[in-house]
Amino acid sequence: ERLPALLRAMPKAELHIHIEGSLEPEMIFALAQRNGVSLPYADVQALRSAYAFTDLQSFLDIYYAGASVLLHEQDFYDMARAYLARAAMDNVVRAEIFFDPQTHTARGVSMAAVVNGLHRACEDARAEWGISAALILCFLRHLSEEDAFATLEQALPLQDKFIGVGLDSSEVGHPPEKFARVFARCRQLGLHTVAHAGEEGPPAYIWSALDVLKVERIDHGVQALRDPVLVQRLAQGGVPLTVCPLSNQKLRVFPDLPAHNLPQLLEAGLCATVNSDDPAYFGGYINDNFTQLFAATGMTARHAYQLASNSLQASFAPEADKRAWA
Ligand code: ES4
Ligand code: ZN
Repeated sequence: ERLPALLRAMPKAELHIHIEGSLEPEMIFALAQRNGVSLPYADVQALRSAYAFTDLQSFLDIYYAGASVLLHEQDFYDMARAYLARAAMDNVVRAEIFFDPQTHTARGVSMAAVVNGLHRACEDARAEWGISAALILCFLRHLSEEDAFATLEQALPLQDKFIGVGLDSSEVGHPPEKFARVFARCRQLGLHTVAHAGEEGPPAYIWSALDVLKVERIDHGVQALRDPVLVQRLAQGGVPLTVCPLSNQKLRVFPDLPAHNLPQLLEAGLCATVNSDDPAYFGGYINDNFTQLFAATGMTARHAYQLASNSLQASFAPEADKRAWA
């Protein structure tokens, strides 16, 4: 099979990966033991069998429980190192990695432990495997604006260790407008901005991520096709969408992979990309997302080339790096 080989071999950027979503059940149990944390699951098998999601919230409940084993800087380092090793094997040349500090600081973990551990793993990965990696701090949208501002304050002494901010967690009922002032401040600080929008939420949330938060990329954005004027706006603005096919399948955003709308997003002229979201929970890393999506939809080598090119173009890497990868 030539197409799966091409999908695996082509250099690509991963722009939508939550590092806490890369924690495999085996590492969750190893860290629980190392840190003396007790889990409400007897073993790896029992935890894995709880991965039967029906929507975003049913996933998030288990994802936050899994992250509770992360306590020390070394834990964050080990987690990110394992992801980056796996990404390098998938021919990812650039990874822009989301992390959720509030999940950790709320449990008494210091911001420095989180950021320094993740950042050191990024530096070592570049030295050892040549992969370029950078961090994006995500605010949890189910928490308050005040909490987001406090989180930004805690992170500012470490600002040289992350390149931007994002917005994630429970979407419906928490529109982008809630974080207008936080994102305005982040833009003033020179940070890149992205936001999850139009995963389960309506096209209106994509509009406000663009017009109120003024983000540079939309994470997911698959609901955009419900609004033709929005599609026109995204196309004309060249706004990238970081799409996550296996995530959308597992969380029932689409009934199955053949029903995924990524072919239509490309057909509409949008800068769509393929990403893994939470690979330890959704059944695959980035190349699994590519190979399963292509098998399900009948996309071709032309689409593969377009998606890889889109991912490199949409990344926040230095332009010189982007030219070298293209
Ligand atoms: C997430 Cl799939 C998804 N959606 C929103 N927030 C998230 N955090 C981690 N995975
Ligand atoms: Zn996500």
